[in-house]
Amino acid sequence: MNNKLTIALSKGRIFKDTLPLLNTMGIEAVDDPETSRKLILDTNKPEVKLVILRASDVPTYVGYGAADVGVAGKDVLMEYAGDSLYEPLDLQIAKCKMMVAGPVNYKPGNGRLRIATKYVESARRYYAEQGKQVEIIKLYGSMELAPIVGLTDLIVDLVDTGNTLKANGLEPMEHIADISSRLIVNKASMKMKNETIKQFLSAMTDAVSNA
Ligand code: PRT
Ligand code: MG
Repeated sequence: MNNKLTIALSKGRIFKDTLPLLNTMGIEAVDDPETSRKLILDTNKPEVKLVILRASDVPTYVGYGAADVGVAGKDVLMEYAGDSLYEPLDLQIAKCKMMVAGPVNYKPGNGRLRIATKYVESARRYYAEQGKQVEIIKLYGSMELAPIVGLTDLIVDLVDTGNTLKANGLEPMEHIADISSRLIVNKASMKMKNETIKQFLSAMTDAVSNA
């Protein structure tokens, strides 16, 4: 039986919130990704390895089977086009909301709305469902700046406490989706390593419900 398992994670809040679940499952990281420069971390279990990626690269690694399973935000999964992933478990971690936000006291003008976002696909689907014609401008960060300097009318971004919006004179306006992180599984791994992954999934399901 092939019992090797590679788990893809991103640094920061996903790693921080996934680690306690893994610990409950008896998996402990040997290095800390925040201080180590290693991109592959050993665990106390010789058959289990962690690979540390950019959050938006996690579905790609798992989709191509370079990692068997991974943890990715729903926001990232909503932008990912492949169909080689299962998404069997909501881990209930790294929660926030995807929202439309704009300047406090924003009044819509007559022209076509301009929206800045990193979440182009999600924004496009959202406005298409509303039957609104908008112009979406892709940014890679600091979305909050776009309405302040007049690049766009509004933004689509993740909101947790709302402090980032507030600090920039913006406020949440419309709710697009509730976001949390999901366990994702490569479809081929699910077949080839069925026992190993079934056990992992069952242990993680227990860890989530006891968290
Ligand atoms: O930062 P980097 O470009 O490397 O990648 P990333 O931003 O995708 O990674 P990371 O670690 O910042 O986020 C990983 C995942 O955490 C995201 O994909 C979300 O699923 C989830 N998550 C949960 C969040 C937040 N909450 C969150 N608040 N991701 C980002 N934020 C940001 C948000 O974009 C905004 O800039 O925090 C700011 C808003 O927070 P508040 O509390 O001020 O409202
Ligand atoms: Mg970030």
